[in-house]
Amino acid sequence: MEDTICAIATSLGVGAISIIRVSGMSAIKIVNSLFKGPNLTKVASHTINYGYIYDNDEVIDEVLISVMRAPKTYTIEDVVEINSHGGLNITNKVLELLLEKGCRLAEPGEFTKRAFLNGRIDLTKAESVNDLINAKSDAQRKLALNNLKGKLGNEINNIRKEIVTVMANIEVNIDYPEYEDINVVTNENLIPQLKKIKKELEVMLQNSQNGRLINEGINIAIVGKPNVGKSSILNHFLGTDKAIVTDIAGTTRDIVEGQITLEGFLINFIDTAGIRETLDVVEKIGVEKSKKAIAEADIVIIVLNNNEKLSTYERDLIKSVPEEKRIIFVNKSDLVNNLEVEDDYILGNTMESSGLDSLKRGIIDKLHLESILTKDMTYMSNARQIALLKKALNSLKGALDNLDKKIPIDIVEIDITNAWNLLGEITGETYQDELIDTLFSNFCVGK
Ligand SMILES: Nc1nc2c(ncn2[C@@H]2O[C@H](COP(=O)(O)OP(=O)(O)OP(=O)(O)O)[C@@H](O)[C@H]2O)c(=O)[nH]1
Ligand SMILES: [Mg+2]
Repeated sequence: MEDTICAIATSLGVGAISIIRVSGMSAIKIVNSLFKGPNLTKVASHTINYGYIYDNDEVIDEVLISVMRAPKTYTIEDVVEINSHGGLNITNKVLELLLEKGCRLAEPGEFTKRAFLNGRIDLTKAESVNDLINAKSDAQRKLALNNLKGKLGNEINNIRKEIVTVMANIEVNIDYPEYEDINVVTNENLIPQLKKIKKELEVMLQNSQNGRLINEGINIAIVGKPNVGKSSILNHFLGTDKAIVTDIAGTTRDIVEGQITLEGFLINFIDTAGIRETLDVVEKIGVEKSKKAIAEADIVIIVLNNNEKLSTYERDLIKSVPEEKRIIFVNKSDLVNNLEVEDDYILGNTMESSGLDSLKRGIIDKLHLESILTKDMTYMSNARQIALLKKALNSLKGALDNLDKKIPIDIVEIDITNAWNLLGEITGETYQDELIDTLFSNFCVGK
């Protein structure tokens, strides 16, 4: 943190402008030593200054330099941003000069890491900076922005406050049992308080599923017998002939994937090999992959052929997929109906693109995609946060179990404190250096 760090913040390549970012105690002094224009050590904070970058007597570029003095900056340190002309030679040259004058090259994410270590942002906000940069869908961007505003961090802090109140009451009772005017902590008043907190954590955990759908995208497997039209459906949704379609049963032998966005969500369609008993080695592997895709998918579209009777295999397939992730699409409605199905289905055909909008609607409704986006979107956004939340919840359950068993209160308190600490790890209130290093190493250089 003593070092003054620098990095090229824009992507390396030819462009109109590049930004080289500098942060630290000597940022302004170092940049000023390369600059001809107004004296940067004297200019007001948060100003943009016009001039030239020099390497001794040689002009390197005509630039605009933003000077932002601590503490109202990204890192809370002095920050200088050099807007140079875009392009590899200029940006590398400016970076070289900064390094010569005593800056150190920033590690990936080091500017954001400093913002965290200097206390400007908590860990959930830091993570959302990276999520925002990597967002591929509207939903991802919205969630990241929401967490960047601190909604998730606030919600966790509020729950931690409730836990601290409980902990303080227990402490007073342990330390001053002889005082009569303090609230005596009894199981009767402790249990409802802890149950309320437990409920709040459970709701948060349920909602974290929404965060997962937003960030990882939604996997939709298209499955069924050979030749029912699975690949035709995939091609329809992707708007290209990605998968080969023929009238030969067993055309698709490996998984074919393609992505679209639907209602702002990233959707990954997985077209699978038609499942049937087969002796063909390649097809057999394909069939195994299809089964795996069914198990891992968020939604399974079971495609049936309107023109053929329901087979035993198809009846079993329908039964094997839980209703909350199953959509039955009866394809080839342009052909004579020979099929009977008892379960709910959507009818259509890929020849006339009929019923395929209803199929889309079915996906949106099945996953409640609209309400995920209209809710306040305070969702956990990654596996690290969710794992800690689960652990905190388990600790709290442990405390409640122990209260039930009439275990002494000071032992119960250990689990409660543990839950409080684990939630603190989500926001980075408590953290291990190693975790912080790994987390920020996933960031871009210059962020
Ligand atoms: N009549 C009619 N034919 C269709 C329809 N959809 C697809 N087909 C035809 O059915 C045949 C099989 O289509 P595919 O999309 O390859 O079927 P699949 O389920 O991917 O087949 P496999 O990859 O072998 O498992 C092709 O000849 C398609 O043109 C439809 O709605 N109506
Ligand atoms: Mg196919």
